[in-house]
Amino acid sequence: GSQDGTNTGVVVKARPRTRKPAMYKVLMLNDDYTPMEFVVHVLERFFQKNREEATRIMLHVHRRGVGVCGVYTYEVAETKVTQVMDLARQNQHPLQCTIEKE
Ligand code: NFA
Repeated sequence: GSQDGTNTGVVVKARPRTRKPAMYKVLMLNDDYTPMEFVVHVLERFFQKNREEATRIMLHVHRRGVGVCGVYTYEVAETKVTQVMDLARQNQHPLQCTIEKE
């Protein structure tokens, strides 16, 4: 310390640690009625996937029952789910999405 002869005079900058925000997966559930092309459209429009990636995710959900559309902070994830479910309902498709904490 400064009284015991160990003060080197070196100034060390405080670096307050920030916390990483909790992240949430947006999951899509399979059903028997929503058209494949509608699911691909949703993945392109709301999850910024290109046609190839959107098709890959859609087929994964179709075959396995559930799949990850993307990972976001809570508010963004919640907004994506609302947007998907609203568009699905407008088009009378039963498509379901949910959120799961990572
Ligand atoms: N299973 C749907 C069909 O055969 C397609 C689908 C894929 C639906 C992914 C929902 C999610 N038309």
